Amino acid sequence: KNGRITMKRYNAATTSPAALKEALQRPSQKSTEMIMGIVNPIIKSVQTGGDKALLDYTHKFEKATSLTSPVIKAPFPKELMKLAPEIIEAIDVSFENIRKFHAAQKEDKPLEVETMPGIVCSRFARPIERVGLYVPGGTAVLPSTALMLGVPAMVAGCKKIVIASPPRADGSITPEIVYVAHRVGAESIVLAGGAQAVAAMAYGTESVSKVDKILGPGNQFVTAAKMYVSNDTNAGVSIDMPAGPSEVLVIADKTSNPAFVASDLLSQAEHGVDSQVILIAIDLAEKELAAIEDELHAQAMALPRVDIVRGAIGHSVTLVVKDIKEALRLSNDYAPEHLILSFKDAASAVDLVENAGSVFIGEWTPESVGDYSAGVNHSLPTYGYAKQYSGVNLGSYIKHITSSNLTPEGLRNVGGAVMQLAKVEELEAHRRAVSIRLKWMDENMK
Ligand code: HSO
Ligand code: ZN
Repeated sequence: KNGRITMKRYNAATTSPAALKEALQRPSQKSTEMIMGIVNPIIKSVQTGGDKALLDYTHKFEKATSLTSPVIKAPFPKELMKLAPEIIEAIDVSFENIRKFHAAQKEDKPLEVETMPGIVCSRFARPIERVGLYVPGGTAVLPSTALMLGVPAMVAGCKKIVIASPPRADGSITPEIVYVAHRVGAESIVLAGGAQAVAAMAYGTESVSKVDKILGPGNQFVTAAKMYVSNDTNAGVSIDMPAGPSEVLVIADKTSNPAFVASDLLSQAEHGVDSQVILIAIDLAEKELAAIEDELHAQAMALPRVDIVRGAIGHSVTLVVKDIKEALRLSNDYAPEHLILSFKDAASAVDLVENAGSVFIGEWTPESVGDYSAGVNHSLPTYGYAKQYSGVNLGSYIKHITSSNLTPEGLRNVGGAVMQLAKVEELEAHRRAVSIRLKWMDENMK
């Protein structure tokens, strides 16, 4: 408990590929079956019991026994968002940067292609009408997550934004979250967490609005509930992505400042005992490695959340490699949620990045700027899902609709192909929808 806080060290040159793979395993999660066994009855009971069931769970899990209504509707009372001016300013600065970056992701006009003379195909975007944003509670309050989920929803033009977050034991909600909800134009705040909050937004209750998509990170129960409702055709709801514990991979070389490197590893390690942090050290000698390890221990010991850090560092590793190429090969394999390139000429290595949620380039870019205020989103794929998922972005709040528009000439040009394929599939009505028109043209148009 009081021992040195240090990460296990491996040298890639002297470690077998199998052992390296093993070293880069994510900490194992509780079995899905076990989690589903707990989550299933909660979902069912909120689905059938509505507000009453939801409140019962909040009384039980959040200990918020004085809570009598699970929802606060906008306009939110001023006294629920009383904040010091410097906090308001910090939120406003971050809000504006996140807004700018996500507004720039808007397509300014529909995509339009004339595939053949007289055939215009187009694709245009429409906001998802109702979104539910899950803002976790737990060991830290996370108003920044409300910003990361709420601002793009606002920019996309979602008509109804519902924010769910577990209340404190006294039944209240962090004023920062209420302020963010107000600024993004949320319709309501659901005072509930866990699977019960997800179920309430997926199916709706007497006072919780049903939504079309649920976004936001959460613990294993929240994630399991999101997976469950997105598979239930009766719910008609989708989700952003599966979520796992937070992680960072830092690549450093001889030019890196050991104190900076340690501080980045720790900022991710303090999220939770199941967080994982990886250091890939390019060609570092014993002395340079020791400098980082000394910093890590000393800085960790001075942190309020040192116990959480100790847990996270327990399954975190340092890998020593010979060059940038090898570092990025291992990183791409791991597919970190956050990738910090903290070495010389870091920008020139970005081309080598294949899998990562978000990249932080150069020694003046700590992950925490992205977590809060730079403008990029911090809701990112974890657990290796950066191989196939993007982080939350404007597109997460939008769906695309396509259209085709043909002139008589267009139908003449493509009709033959359509009728031929309809014949192959033996779908005669399909074929006739074309032939009937071509015939009409022959008889009526010159
Ligand atoms: N690093 C976290 C996001 C966060 N950090 C919220 C601070 N507050 C997961 O990406
Ligand atoms: Zn963070």
